[in-house]
Amino acid sequence: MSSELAAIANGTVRGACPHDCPDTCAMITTVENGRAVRIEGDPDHPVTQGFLCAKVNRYLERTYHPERLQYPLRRAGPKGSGRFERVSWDDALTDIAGRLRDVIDRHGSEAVLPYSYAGTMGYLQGESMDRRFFHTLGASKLDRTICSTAGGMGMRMTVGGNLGADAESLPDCDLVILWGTNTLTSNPHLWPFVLRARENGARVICIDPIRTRTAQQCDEWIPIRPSTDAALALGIMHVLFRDGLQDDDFLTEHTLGADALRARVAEWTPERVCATTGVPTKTVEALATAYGRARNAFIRINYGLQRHSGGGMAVRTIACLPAVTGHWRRPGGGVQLSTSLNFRFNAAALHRADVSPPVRTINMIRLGDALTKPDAGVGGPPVHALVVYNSNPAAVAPDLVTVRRGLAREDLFTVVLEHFQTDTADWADYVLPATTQLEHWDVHLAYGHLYATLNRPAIAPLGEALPNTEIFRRLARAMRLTQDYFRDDDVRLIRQALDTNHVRMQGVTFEALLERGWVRLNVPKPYAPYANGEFLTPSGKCEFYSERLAQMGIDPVPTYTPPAEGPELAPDLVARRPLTLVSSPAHQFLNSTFVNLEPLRRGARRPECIIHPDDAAPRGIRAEDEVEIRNDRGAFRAIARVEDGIKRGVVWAPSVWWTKLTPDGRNANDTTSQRETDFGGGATFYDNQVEVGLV
Ligand SMILES: Nc1nc2c(c(=O)[nH]1)N[C@H]1C(S)=C(S)[C@@H](COP(=O)(O)OP(=O)(O)OC[C@H]3O[C@@H](n4cnc5c(=O)[nH]c(N)nc54)[C@H](O)[C@@H]3O)O[C@H]1N2
Ligand SMILES: Nc1nc2c(c(=O)[nH]1)N[C@H]1C(S)=C(S)[C@@H](COP(=O)(O)OP(=O)(O)OC[C@H]3O[C@@H](n4cnc5c(=O)[nH]c(N)nc54)[C@H](O)[C@@H]3O)O[C@H]1N2
Ligand SMILES: [Mo]
Repeated sequence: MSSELAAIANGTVRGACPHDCPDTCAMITTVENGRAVRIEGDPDHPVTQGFLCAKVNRYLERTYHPERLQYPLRRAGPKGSGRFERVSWDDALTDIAGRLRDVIDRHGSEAVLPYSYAGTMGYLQGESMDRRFFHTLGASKLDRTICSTAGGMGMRMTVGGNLGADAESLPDCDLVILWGTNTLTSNPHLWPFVLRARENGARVICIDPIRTRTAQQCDEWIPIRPSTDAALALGIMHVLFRDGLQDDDFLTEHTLGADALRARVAEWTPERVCATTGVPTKTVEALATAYGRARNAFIRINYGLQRHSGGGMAVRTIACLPAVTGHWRRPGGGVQLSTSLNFRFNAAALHRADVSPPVRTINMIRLGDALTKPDAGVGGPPVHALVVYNSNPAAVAPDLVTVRRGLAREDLFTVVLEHFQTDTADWADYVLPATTQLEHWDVHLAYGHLYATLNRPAIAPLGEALPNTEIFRRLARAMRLTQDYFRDDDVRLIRQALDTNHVRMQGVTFEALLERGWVRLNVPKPYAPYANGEFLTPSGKCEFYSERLAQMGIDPVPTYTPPAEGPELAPDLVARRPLTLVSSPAHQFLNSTFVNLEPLRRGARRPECIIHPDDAAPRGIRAEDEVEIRNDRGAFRAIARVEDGIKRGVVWAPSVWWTKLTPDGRNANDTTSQRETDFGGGATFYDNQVEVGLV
């Protein structure tokens, strides 16, 4: 690597926040004598606007944390005991390579399973050398469904993909609907745009079973029964068509199946919507009228509302709304779930999926089954080797009771690449120290805006930590994999990621990124992706009727899919477990990242369970009581907060706690299920019936 691209001793370095969040902030790190001393948001970046969130403001503390892993470790006690001894990289890599080879020789290459998610969103450290390594081995593939695939498919089936309304034009909107998203916690850099819209006269409405800190700041909070958003969207469309608030020109020119949609929504009278969603009839009417009369309405859906069995259909149904009213016509108008499809990095070059033999794919949310069923739950050999990086499944995966039973298997060889000794690392045979964002190269897309961001290393790696890319390069060498593509260094990987002719990527070059740190995609400003139709579906229209869904055996027209654990489909279960547990993010944590940072954990205080007074009273629960939240899968404990800012019948456990940092060694995922969504194979964390009782 040429010296101009190496880390510097003094000065400022531009980087990208690596975390799984729509905002992908541009960061500036100040380095003095080789040590990072300050981190701040880039004031010139149109979305970062000079501020970082409560968590990433503490990124230096996280990087230099006394418990940061700095050396390879080998298990030195019983499995799961958390006892380890330091070993050299050479010893670790040689032994791991031998053990993986042994598993492959005895059980076949599919007995090796990689497990990763978005601990870093970076292309290099997230999906480059690792993919090449596992594809070359012929390991099982992992379907990375834990977060967004239900909603992603919902958008794909309807508008063709995640381009999304542009948040930078949000100030031009006169109605903002925050639908199943806790913006101030999970997408905070959208908030200044919401405020500007409001200054311009927009009304801001939040639809959520919980009066979150976001709902508290909105003009209106519409509490809704979890899992029923599709019914509300159908009811809105009922009123739109009934009252002639639709945009007939847009419907004729740019949509497919308007008649079928019209017939479907005719069934969804506000009365029926009220019975299903718990939203009063007059609120349904008022919301629909406001939406239909708005000049330009922005709907932010995030991923919260698709963590239900009908999550794919819920997103699909909401995504129909702006095509009925024609709100897509104006910048800012429409729906944003994600903007990620605007980014067209060359993933094929990074992944080299072409070198993989045909192998089975394992859905990551079924990790519990994959580790405990003889055929991994999907056919083929049992999983005998698990390599985890960028993820903490022993805290974040559903059905932790089963996951832990799998991780405890003596005949499972587990390697974990990590920054910290997480719940998952405690189950490892080897723990390998990975670099943080301050110590490695990367390049990032965003899923809430339109700027590509480069991350330059600001400091040298701590101790013997290595980037994931380098760990997989060395593992490949230790396994005597000699392909040329294992020799690409990180800067070359970035160039490969950017090597594309896609029109939206024009101007997004390594040189431009080096100079400014971030570059806007080649899209118009202002940007209205579907103003002239041009939907990315097979028909080029917004597909109210989806032939592809019909072929999958799914209702081709938007509909309401009840929760698997709700009264419609499981009345006996609901009688025994009458409360719905939502375990959405705590403000201070990023999934399970940052839970081990003292000041942030102090902010989150302790595992809590927010419950409505009307649900607490009959159970004898008072504020500050210790309660147990349980169902047939498992249980965990929390301290009760009795508040009326939550819909009756719903309880909230801000998440995701490290189980080893809770008093009872468990968390909300001890109760969640491995059940998949209607389509997309997504997780159903919030489709979860429980009972809550005093301990
Ligand atoms: N601080 C912080 N920021 C984060 C994260 C984090 O853990 N912490 N996680 C990041 C990641 S990985 C993601 S995917 C995004 C997630 O960001 P969001 O999509 O905002 O996700 P959640 O917080 O899961 O859910 C948001 C809201 O949906 C509500 N909700 C739950 N079920 C329903 C429902 O059926 N209908 C409706 N209308 N609302 C419902 C919840 O009560 C919650 O307030 O945030 C990212 N940003
Ligand atoms: N009950 C419940 N469960 C949930 C959710 C929920 O809302 N409720 N949210 C779900 C969602 S939306 C998601 S996206 C998943 C997220 O699940 P994960 O992607 O597993 O996210 P994290 O818990 O943040 O764990 C990421 C880990 O990666 C590590 N890491 C970060 N950068 C690097 C790196 O460069 N190299 C290596 N080797 N490691 C690195 C971090 O230290 C951290 O321990 O959780 C899901 N689980
Ligand atoms: Mo996520």
